[in-house]
Amino acid sequence: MGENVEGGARADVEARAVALATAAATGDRRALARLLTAVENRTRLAEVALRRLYAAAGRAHLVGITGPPGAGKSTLVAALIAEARRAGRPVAVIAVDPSSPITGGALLGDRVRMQAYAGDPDVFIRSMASRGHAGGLASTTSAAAAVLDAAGFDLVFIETVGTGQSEVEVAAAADTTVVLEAPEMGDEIQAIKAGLLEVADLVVVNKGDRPGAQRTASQLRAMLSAAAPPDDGTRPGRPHPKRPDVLVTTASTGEGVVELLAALDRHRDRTRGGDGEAARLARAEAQVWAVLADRLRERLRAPGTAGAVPLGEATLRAVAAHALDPYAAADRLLDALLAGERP
Ligand SMILES: Nc1nc2c(ncn2[C@@H]2O[C@H](COP(=O)(O)OP(=O)(O)OP(=O)(O)O)[C@@H](O)[C@H]2O)c(=O)[nH]1
Ligand SMILES: [Mg+2]
Repeated sequence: MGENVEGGARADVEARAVALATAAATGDRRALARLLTAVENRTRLAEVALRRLYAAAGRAHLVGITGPPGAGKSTLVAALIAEARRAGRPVAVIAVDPSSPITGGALLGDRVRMQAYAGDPDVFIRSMASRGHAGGLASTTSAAAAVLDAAGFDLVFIETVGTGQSEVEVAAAADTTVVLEAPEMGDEIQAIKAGLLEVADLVVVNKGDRPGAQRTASQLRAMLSAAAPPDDGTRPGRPHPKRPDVLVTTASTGEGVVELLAALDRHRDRTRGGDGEAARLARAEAQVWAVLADRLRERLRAPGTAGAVPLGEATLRAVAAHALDPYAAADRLLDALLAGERP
């Protein structure tokens, strides 16, 4: 009987997921909002819906926008939306943890700017919190992007503040990654240390109206070129693997945004074919690994679930008594699993 109840609940989730996926694929905003909440909460409903939608995704251009707090990412995304809409392109935005501790209250500012699109069915903006998702943030964001992609949005912007490794990975999960800098912040060197520039397909110096913007752009071009001087005196300067162009924008006036959109399109066109194959495979690998790690944890941990593999009380006792170290315990478990045994 317990099994029947569980089976019924399962069938119900399947049915709701199918209905939600079908509605989301037509761009139904309420369905999209609900599905994205499910994606954020990593529910089973989301998984079933995503599996149905996956084949319909893969057409949108996913653009990651990252950079230090306050560089103007949201302002630039708003300007890019305006430009894309002028060209008649449907556009979606995923703003990951949009309110950074430094500029604070940015979410409100974003909302005010985005109000212009409240009645436009071809603009969809979604915020996602990054707290509590350590490690899984990139895969959650990829899943959310896949939903919007399947819903027919031509351009999907993913805004993340580039302060930590996981945030940088979110941006790097896109087809094209834009790293934003602002001239007066003196953040160039810090950004390189954080690995921020390494993920860039395109570098943008925003706040072009501020003094020093062109100089910052020249410095960045020099740093990114093959002729770059040794960066810290110990390592010879190496060319950037992606050789990103450096553009200057003034997001607040829209200056340089048409050129940026054109550069994004060029990058997409260049990487749609064979040139982008290696990057696509690397992203697919990261996605499968993320799911695999989740699945392993679930199966090994879920007590009493069919298919669950308990860590083994004897093993746990041995580790607790320091008779066995946790590394050996984990290796032993993994060896047993790979050999098809139940430890
Ligand atoms: N002068 C000037 N100010 C700008 C420009 N772009 C953005 N700003 C201002 O810079 C501040 C930060 O802009 P946001 O777009 O919120 O920056 P952000 O990078 O999204 O910030 P977080 O999401 O908090 O990391 C705001 O006061 C903007 O009005 C620009 O091109 N020129
Ligand atoms: Mg922002």
